[in-house]
Amino acid sequence: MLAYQFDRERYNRRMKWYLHDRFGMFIHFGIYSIPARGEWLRSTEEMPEELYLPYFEEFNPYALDARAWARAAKRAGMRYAVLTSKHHDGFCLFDTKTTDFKSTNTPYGRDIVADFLDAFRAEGIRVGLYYSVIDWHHPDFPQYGDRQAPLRNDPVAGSNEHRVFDRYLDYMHEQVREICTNYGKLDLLWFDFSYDDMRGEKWRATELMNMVRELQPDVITNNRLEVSGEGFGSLAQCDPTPYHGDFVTPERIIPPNGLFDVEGNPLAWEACITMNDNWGYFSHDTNFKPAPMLIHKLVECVSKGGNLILNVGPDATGRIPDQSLAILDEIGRWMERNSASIYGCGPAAGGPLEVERPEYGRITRNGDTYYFHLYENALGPMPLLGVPKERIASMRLLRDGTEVQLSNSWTHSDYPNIAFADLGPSPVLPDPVDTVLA
Ligand code: FHN
Repeated sequence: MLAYQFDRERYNRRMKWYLHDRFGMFIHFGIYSIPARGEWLRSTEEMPEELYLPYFEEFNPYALDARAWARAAKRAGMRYAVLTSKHHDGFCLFDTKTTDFKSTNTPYGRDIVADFLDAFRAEGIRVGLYYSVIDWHHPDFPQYGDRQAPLRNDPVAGSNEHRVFDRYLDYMHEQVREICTNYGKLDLLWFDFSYDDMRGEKWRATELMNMVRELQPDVITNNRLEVSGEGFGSLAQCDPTPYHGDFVTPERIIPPNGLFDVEGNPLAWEACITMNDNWGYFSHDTNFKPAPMLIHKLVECVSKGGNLILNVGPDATGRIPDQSLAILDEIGRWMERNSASIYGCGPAAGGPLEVERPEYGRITRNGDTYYFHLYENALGPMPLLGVPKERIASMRLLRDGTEVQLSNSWTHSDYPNIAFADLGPSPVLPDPVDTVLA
């Protein structure tokens, strides 16, 4: 295994923006948006490549407006965005020299990664690229299905199987080199995904990460090369030297109590969540989650020290579906009033107040300021707060600064602040009270 040096100081520096910004947009887009049955359709329908290639020949998302994508993310209060540069089908949204199976070789003809990066940077949103280490298009990688391990029965080194798979790894590493070299400074690299015994050095992970860290010294990466700790979606413990991955990526789950390394130190983590039940565009999937539920998920992630990256799957024209845009706008209206309880915030633990996790909602904290998010009607905040009354100096509605009269006996202004972030109107959620402590 190649040597590598984990630099804690450098790690803390590069993670600063990520741990502050908390909320990102995931974008799954590719030729699979034409059949519109999700990004796994080659596997789920066992579709041979000759039936898939016509989508490549047809691909022309004529209405794709990356700036409109970026503005939708900005309106929602998302501070970073990650686009699939290549998903498991092997189709590249960037102008790679390694293959003709790329967007610049379709009727659309454009380098979508370049357009995405330009548009989101122009809107002041940090940018990341998702890259699939699985590739059903490359001849040296099994056609589809993640259970077809390329190195079945762990052949001996130097065997033909190893040589063939090494050829694929050379290709994969070269593509990562291209995206780390040709598109300016990247803020985030999102690898996807390891499985069975295909993890760590089976991808030549240290060699890959040494190259990434040399070309993009400040980029942060997820843990899905799976060198440190098993399982990206599992709640397994991870080792405390995250050289091969800076944050853990529970998929579609929020860890009950956040995530910690084997020494008990809190880990950076990000829950990745779809708005409906699919990552890639799926025209019949109308099961979109209501915005308040997704706001709850965002608040819950931050209250447990994590981030939320929320997915959109643009359709074959390149448009983000109307249902997704409506959800993003409703989240944005909440964020406009309450983002102080998200950006720069984390768990209540570790602050000046000992306060239990309430069953009525979630608490986030930024330094000495606590934000109580009441999911249920506040029948009189005091009993809800679980905080000694003499520790509260004043209460305000976070959404509009309205004073909430509680008691005129509070005079201590040097106590920590508490603020409730109201979850806004919704058919399900009554307007809770929020408060500020000065
Ligand atoms: O197989 C992929 C899937 O298509 C999607 O990209 C998700 C996003 O986290 N990752 C893998 C499944 O875990």
